[in-house]
Amino acid sequence: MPSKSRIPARLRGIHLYPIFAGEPNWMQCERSIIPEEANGSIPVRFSFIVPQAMTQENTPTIFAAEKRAHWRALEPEIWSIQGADLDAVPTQSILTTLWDQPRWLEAYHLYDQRGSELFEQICGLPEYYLTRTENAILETHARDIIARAPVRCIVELGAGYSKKTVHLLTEQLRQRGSSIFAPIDVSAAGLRASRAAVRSAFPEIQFHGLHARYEEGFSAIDKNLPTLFVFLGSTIGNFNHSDFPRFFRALSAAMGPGDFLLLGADRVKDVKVLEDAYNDSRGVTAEFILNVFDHINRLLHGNFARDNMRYYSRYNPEWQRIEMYAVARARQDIRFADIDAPFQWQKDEKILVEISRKFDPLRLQEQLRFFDLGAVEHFTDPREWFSVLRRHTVGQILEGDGAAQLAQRGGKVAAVIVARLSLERARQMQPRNRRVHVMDAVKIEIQK
Ligand code: AVJ
Repeated sequence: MPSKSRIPARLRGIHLYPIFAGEPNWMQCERSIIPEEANGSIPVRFSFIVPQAMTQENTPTIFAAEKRAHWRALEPEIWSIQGADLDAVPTQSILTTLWDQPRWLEAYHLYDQRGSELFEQICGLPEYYLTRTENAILETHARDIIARAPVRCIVELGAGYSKKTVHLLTEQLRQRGSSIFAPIDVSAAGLRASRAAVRSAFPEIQFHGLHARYEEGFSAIDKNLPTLFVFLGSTIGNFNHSDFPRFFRALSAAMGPGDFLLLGADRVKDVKVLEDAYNDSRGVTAEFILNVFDHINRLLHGNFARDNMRYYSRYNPEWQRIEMYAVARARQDIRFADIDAPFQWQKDEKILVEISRKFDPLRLQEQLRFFDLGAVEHFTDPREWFSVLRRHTVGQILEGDGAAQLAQRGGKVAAVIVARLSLERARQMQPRNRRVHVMDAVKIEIQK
């Protein structure tokens, strides 16, 4: 094993990329290695190249120690999980859900290049109040949100570099002088755009784009790095009843004692307002939803005929969600060139392309308690159309040092949460944690 001392000091702790003859571009290398892995002597003709961006900032500190080795730089400041094949996932997802009864699709397929552009257009539509309303809430409260979440890192789920992110980053810099910003997205293009925007508007910010699915991304973040997880735009509205608990269970487990979650959720409201937002007069939403079939045709070499389908959407009051469908105008015999999976899409048969759930904030707040997420604060707009909830993990705050620290530092934060943790609630928690939670709850109440 080459001893550590043989590695020049300035390279220590940096991922090194093996460059073999005929591999002039470090980005094309299969994997990053650390010198200890080179096992024995360093091969002849083995040389190291250290991309500039990395000599400047060393190995990023955002990853948990046990996860760090799994991530490699896809390109400067953009990381992906070694060996992860993000492209293989969509095909599998599309085929399984298209063969379900009723047929449906996962919402993330909507965001190919054209889909992303169409969604941008939707955000500017007069009927689509969500983006505008959420922006206004964040603009008004960014200072307060950031002040009460003393973090060093902001992790955004979904790359979106939009006005709302700008409000948060501006405040974070104003109040803390520096920060890490780590968007997580399955779209490398989205991450590149975000990187470019951050580079020019906020050069002080350390940028780490994580090219991954949400759960893979946030689970890799170091629990000791105080982090504000940001999940806005009411994207949780896309989650069905099995995605939802899986997502929050994983997020809650990934959160450390100093972490916060900022969640944007659209609220139940007048049905006409809701239905108009998803059936705009210019037909942009229809185009956005049906565009998914062009995307699928390209991915799977399929033959969905766009001129033989129509868009249909409605608010389902029992499920409190907008349902967005593609309906066959006439029977279509669907085939995929490379996959033996033909099926008949019957006339008038609906494919559920997207759902957008609407929330009662109190109900949501109550539900999230059972993922150990306690409300810190709730912001809404004057019409009460949209809610931004700021949460903290109850379970982890109340463990050991974290509890004491928080009780001292953020009296207000701890007070709200502890008030919500009844003995009864604590007893419902996992046996492993039961004693800790109960004792610490009492302890903090005394300090308070
Ligand atoms: C991005 C999921 C929040 O549900 O309002 C907008 C997507 N679909 N118009 C939403 C969408 C049709 C949007 N989310």
